[in-house]
Amino acid sequence: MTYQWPARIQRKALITGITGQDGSYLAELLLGKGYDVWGMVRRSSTINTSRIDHLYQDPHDEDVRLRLIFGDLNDASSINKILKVVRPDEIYNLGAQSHVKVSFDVPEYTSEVTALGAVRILEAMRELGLERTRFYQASSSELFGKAQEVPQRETTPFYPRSPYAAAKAYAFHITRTYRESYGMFAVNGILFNHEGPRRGETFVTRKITRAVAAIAAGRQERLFLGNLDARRDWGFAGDYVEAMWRMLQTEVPVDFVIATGETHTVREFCGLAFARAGITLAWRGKKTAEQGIAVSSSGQGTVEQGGTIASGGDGSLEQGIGVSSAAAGIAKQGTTVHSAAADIAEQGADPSGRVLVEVDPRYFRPCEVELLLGDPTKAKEKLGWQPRVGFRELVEMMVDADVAAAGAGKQP
Ligand code: NAP
Ligand code: G4F
Repeated sequence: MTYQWPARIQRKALITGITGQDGSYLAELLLGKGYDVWGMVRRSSTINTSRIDHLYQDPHDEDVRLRLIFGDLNDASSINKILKVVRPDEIYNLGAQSHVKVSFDVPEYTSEVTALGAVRILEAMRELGLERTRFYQASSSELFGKAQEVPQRETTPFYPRSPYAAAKAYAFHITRTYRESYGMFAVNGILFNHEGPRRGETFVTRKITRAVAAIAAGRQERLFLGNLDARRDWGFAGDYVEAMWRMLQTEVPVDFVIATGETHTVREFCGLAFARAGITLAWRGKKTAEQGIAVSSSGQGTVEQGGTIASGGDGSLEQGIGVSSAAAGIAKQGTTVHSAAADIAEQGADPSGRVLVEVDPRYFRPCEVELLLGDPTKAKEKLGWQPRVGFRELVEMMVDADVAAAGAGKQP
């Protein structure tokens, strides 16, 4: 199913949301493949290009392959102008107000950017006659919301549970509508949660790994979290941008689920992250009174709780046994973890006996998505895609990066 591009002039890609987590990894990938990359950035009062600074080229240099151009998904005229100038071969629409909890605070704004942004681009493509341009829409596993099936696959009905998810549902359907109405190459990648050291600081994974680094360095007392029971199918963003690119290289435009096929609780992520820093957490109490307590700080961490749900390609569900969970594996085998983070914990204040994690209901959502677990079988078969980084490696990569930043005196 993979399309062989004819050898021809330089391919051009336009990325909206290039300053975000995924935009930065995708820009790296495309530059590495020889593309000319254009990134749409919105004006801000402080410079917000830190994730792509390492890719930046002075526009006065020769052979510039990354160019940034001002625009906004809320402004159709800016999108029109950009498409007229760039006439890209591929458009990756990654720009969004992407925070689910925040979408309850700014629902109308979220809809403008996250829902209508997509149709502004599609309509501009149509008006400009960009018939050969291929369009990728960053759809989300949040569409499955109150999951009607486990695991979730391309055919699972949607049940959005937030203004963000409702906006993404519009963008999903308008992308499909333009494909079917006008024969455009426009596809949705329904991506499950993907993380990494560049993840925004207020998403739960990064919030945890930054706090672990700060606590291990003796600079923070405690971490406050919301729903510890929520389960997510977490993968590595670097792997997921590869899937986006592959989706635009197929002969026929089709939508895909991109996931790892494993799900873990927030509590489990937290335990493994502290373990990486040499701090063993035990959990006591229930609901809002639940606490994570340091039972040892030796530089060699073990995790007390684990458990995973893994989706088989056949849709089977193995529940709560913990056989394939990294965290559970550590818990069972008492495997030791040693890392730079552990060394810092050894040198810093010994947190043993201290309450390190507490629940704060302010982080609860008016409507929660309790369980996300994707079935990536179709992507494996048709795109030849599969994730390379597993859950435990992901947690360790993120903790190590934040610890290194803390050690270098940077705000992680
Ligand atoms: P992110 O880090 O929050 O990045 C969002 C990007 O959108 C940023 O570059 C942001 O610019 C830009 N943006 C926001 N409002 C804009 C506007 N009005 N006009 C133009 N650009 C705007 O998100 P991400 O994690 O990289 O995710 C990329 C996309 O995938 C998003 O659409 C997200 O909803 C979707 N998605 C993400 C995941 C995930 O787990 N990461 C899973 C499924 C789907 P600033 O830097 O100026 O804020
Ligand atoms: O990290 P989160 O904020 O990500 P969420 O809501 O799953 O959304 C992310 O993934 C989606 C794909 O499924 C993307 F479409 C979306 O753009 C975004 O990238 O929260 C994950 C879970 C939730 O159940 C939340 O209730 O963690 C729970 N959680 C518990 N304590 C917390 C916290 N989430 C945050 N942000 N902060 C907490 O303190």
